[in-house]
Amino acid sequence: MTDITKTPEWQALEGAAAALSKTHMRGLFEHDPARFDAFSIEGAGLFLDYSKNKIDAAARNALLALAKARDLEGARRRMLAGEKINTTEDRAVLHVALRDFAMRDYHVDGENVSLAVRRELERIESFADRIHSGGLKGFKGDAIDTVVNIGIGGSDLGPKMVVEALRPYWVKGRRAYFVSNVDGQHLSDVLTEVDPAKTLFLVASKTFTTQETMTNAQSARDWFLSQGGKESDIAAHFAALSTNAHAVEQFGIDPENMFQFWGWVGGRFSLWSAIGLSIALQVGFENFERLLKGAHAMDEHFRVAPLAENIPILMALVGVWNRNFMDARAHAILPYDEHLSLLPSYLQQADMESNGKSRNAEGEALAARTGPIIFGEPGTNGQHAFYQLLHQGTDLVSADFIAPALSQSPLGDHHEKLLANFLAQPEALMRGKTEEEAREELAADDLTKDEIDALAPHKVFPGDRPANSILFEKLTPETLGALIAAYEHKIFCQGVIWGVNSFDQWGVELGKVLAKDILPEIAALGEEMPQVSSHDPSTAGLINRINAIRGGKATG
Ligand code: G6Q
Repeated sequence: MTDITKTPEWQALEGAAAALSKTHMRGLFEHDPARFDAFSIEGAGLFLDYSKNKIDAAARNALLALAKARDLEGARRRMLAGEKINTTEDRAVLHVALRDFAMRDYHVDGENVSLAVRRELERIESFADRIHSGGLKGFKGDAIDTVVNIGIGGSDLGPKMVVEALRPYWVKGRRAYFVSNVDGQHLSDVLTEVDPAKTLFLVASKTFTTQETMTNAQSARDWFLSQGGKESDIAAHFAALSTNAHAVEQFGIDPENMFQFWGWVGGRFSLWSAIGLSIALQVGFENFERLLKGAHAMDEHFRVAPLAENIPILMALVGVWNRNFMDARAHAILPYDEHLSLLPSYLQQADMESNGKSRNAEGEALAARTGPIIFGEPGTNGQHAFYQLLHQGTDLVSADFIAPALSQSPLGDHHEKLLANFLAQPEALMRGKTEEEAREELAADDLTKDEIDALAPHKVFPGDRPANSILFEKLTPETLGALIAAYEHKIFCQGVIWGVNSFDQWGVELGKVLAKDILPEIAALGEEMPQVSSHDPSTAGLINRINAIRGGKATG
């Protein structure tokens, strides 16, 4: 594969960046009053303003040329056609099939998978109906009103984020908890809050072998049996969301209570599948379907909108611009909506696990930087925490500011204040404040010349810092679905540009394997353990110290 940095398209982009190096973004706005219109697009209920990036028409054209040269359209076609684009795992990538309300058929290995998708959705609907109508009774005859989703990574972050985002849609009287960490405190804390007779545990695991999830599921099962539940009651209190029917059965979950998904659904793209059962139970099946429909609307936009008007594609290209040509080190996700508080951590996985790679799909080292560090917090909280670095730090950080124009729960003038901050921050990042402006302000405050000299440098903001603004009417299931799908496709497009396989995650393996080796070397409380000398001296030293603290007496 050719080194992307040596291609004429890449070099044209380097030229476009060099041409802009002496220009401040303020100047771009001053010279082009129509800049906002020229650098904003909309689709599927989302409005994207990317005018506050240091980009001009020439740079945009060069980015679009890069997309063409990388055959982004061909890659999109191949993904949507169900080709096995996840080559290292020999898998198709078809989360779009889970939400295709245009009723297209998708085929994997000659099989029409859409039929299975529809059948499973119907099963989810009727299960949700049974729960909501009180038809499924717990072991004491009570209606089930609480769900505990036990899963981790892709089997946790998506449904947890969506359930929180759709708080205004919660079915009255229902509670949903999410347990992911193998730290027993996580499960214990939740178990103190739930009534075993009214609780349904969803064991969410694509493989049904994940250490954390299986440990939590086993402990939840033991707890349930210790609280008066019998083996025969497990059927009413445990369901599985998985691709591994055999392991589900071995665990003792009734196949009737297993909701299936498939190898072609990547973990971090699985909230649209049976992994979303906790969403359907907490907000109702109808709202789960609205979420899928919103994602489908974005899929259709992504499928047909021309490159220059395509939200995920523009998000991807502007991201590549900032990362590779403006030297942005990190990308901040800044939702101005409290209910989107978990969006940053959800996107952290979606993006960093997908594009945090330094080899291309063929295994060759990549010359260009790939995925940035993703982090974030809801506005306005982040403003009182890490925005200092965004405004005046030595590293460039790009950002997505995300907000609904209307609040789901209007309260006094809260939303106007929230929106004012949503608008002011990217304006400040773009404009900055010159030394002259800082001095004028200080002079207006009647400071002496010495005081002004001392303070002025600290009051200077370089500005010229990039941000997208993503605006929508209200945080509904539809807009949420469209927003998540936009990011999914953005991540895919960036992977295509950089040449990485966005759908594998080999980088999570090594630590898992080492943890398996170490587990038998950790002393149970009070147990005597031989001194460990395998591993590097640091790891061995820490193991021996932990064992000593845990009451173990080192033997040998
Ligand atoms: C996501 C990853 C990973 C996965 C978890 C849980 O894309 O593959 O986060 O979702 O490791 O895996 P299981 O669902 O198999 O338990």
